[in-house]
Amino acid sequence: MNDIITIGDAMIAFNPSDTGPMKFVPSFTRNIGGAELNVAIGCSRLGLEAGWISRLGDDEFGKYIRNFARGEGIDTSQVGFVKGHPTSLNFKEIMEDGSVRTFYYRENSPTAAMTPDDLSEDYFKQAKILHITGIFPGVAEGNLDVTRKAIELAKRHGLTISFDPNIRLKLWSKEAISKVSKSFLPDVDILLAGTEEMEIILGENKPEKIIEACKPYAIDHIVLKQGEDGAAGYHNEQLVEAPAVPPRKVVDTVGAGDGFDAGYLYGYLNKWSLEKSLQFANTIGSMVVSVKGDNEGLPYLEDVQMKLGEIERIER
Ligand code: KDG
Repeated sequence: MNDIITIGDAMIAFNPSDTGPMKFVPSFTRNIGGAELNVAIGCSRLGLEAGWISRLGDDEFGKYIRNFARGEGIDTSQVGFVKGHPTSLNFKEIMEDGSVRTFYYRENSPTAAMTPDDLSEDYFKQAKILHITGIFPGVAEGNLDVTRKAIELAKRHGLTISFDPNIRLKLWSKEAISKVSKSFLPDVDILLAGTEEMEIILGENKPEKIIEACKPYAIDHIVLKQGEDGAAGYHNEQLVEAPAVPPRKVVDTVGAGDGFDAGYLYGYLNKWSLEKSLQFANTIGSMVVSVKGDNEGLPYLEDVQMKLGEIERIER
């Protein structure tokens, strides 16, 4: 039984050897990115059983990503290789302050070869959470139907549906992401979003206002990421704020939101309080930004426990 399953496009992420404008960076290191895969990795490192549904190119990079995911202990039984769609690529530009721009080469993503019929109903029967994002449906036109089918199967079999809009304006317009996100909301059990993203989706960027604007969609569990301002969580009509955890150093902000999601969902599955889940998730977010790479900074459970002072850190 998987604790969490997710569906998404992964990419070879080329991380620059130096900070500064990408066009002047002479070399890159081959890593891996993809928000949904990052969440699966984050969950697996915390000790959850995680499954990832995807398609990769029938090429060397595709094999590398599949093997990497397997090495992270992720169930890749629903990952296939397709011809005619090279594995997606992503080059990153990182500035001195840790801010990032990404340059995608994923117009012909292997996930575009998926159809709703490719989803195995049995796979959904054996899982607790379906985690979806706004990236997968933005990557290829047909992926929206695949996402809707995933939602339908999750509902049919009683999975909790978590949704992170993960707005990527390089993939589609604000209007399109807003429309699609709103169409998902009535089926979403846990919304994990940035306040800036909610401004694009519902026109509100303050926790109280966002919660109010979510009322017509009957979402009872809302988690809002506010970067340096921490996070806010709403559940059972209770609103809780949790301060940010200052990072050691900001090196690369990519993947912090995915780490946060993994941490929050870990707390949810363990039936933790809102406060405890938010603090745990914020801690993971702050750990991720201190490491270069989309998922290299995702901590193992004991790393978070050490950071929180719950277990002793022995260096030598
Ligand atoms: O959330 C991190 C992801 O954004 C990154 O790994 C790459 O999936 C990616 C994207 O679309 O930007």
